[in-house]
Amino acid sequence: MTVKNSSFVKSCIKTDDLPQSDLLEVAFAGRSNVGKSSLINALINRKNLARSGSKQGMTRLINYYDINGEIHFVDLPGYGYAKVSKSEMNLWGNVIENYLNVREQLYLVMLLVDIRHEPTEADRMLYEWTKAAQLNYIVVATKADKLSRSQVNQNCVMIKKNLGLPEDRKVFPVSAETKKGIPELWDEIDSYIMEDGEIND
Ligand SMILES: Nc1nc2c(ncn2[C@@H]2O[C@H](COP(=O)(O)OP(=O)(O)O)[C@@H](O)[C@H]2O)c(=O)[nH]1
Ligand SMILES: [Mg+2]
Repeated sequence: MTVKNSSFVKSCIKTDDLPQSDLLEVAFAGRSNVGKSSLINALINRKNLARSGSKQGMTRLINYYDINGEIHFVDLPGYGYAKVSKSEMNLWGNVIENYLNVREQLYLVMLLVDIRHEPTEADRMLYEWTKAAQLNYIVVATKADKLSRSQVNQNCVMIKKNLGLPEDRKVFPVSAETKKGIPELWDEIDSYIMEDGEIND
């Protein structure tokens, strides 16, 4: 998909606030600081439309972005912040799991993990929820610029094993910093969603 224009739509606190729209959604999920907002900016070629590097307040929200008036990108709340209490963690889990299960417009989930680290328990939980909801998904390993090329390949294999991905699944290494892997990731997104925002069956 060629991004001609992109804009912020709204921030939602809970799933009751989600926009009433028929546009298909691509959701970006993963730990706080994994690079969700940076990846959205890299994909749409904007510097800071999705606010990156912002602290907790902002990251609790479900942020909607309009792409060409054709699809929505959804920046989901992060998890695993060191300071988050158990009850907040449960609240996060409820919001995300609920969103994944009830949102009919949701067509594709981008599961982001940091390429430098083993997936966490929360990462695995998110993957399990995505599968249980029978959603399309792409596993993305972020911050690939932090590792050498051979380490990138090794860690993609490690992430695939750790999450228990099917043999034919690929982990997509990307860097929002250097833009490496972004065209390949767009190709993969496009294999799920066509130019006009229709579903690619
Ligand atoms: N080196 C590098 N840093 C990144 C990359 N993506 C994000 N970051 C940094 O990681 C931090 C968190 O990124 P952000 O997009 O806000 O993460 P979010 O909380 O998941 O939305 C910021 O300081 C970003 O600049 C990347 O590809 N490479
Ligand atoms: Mg963010």
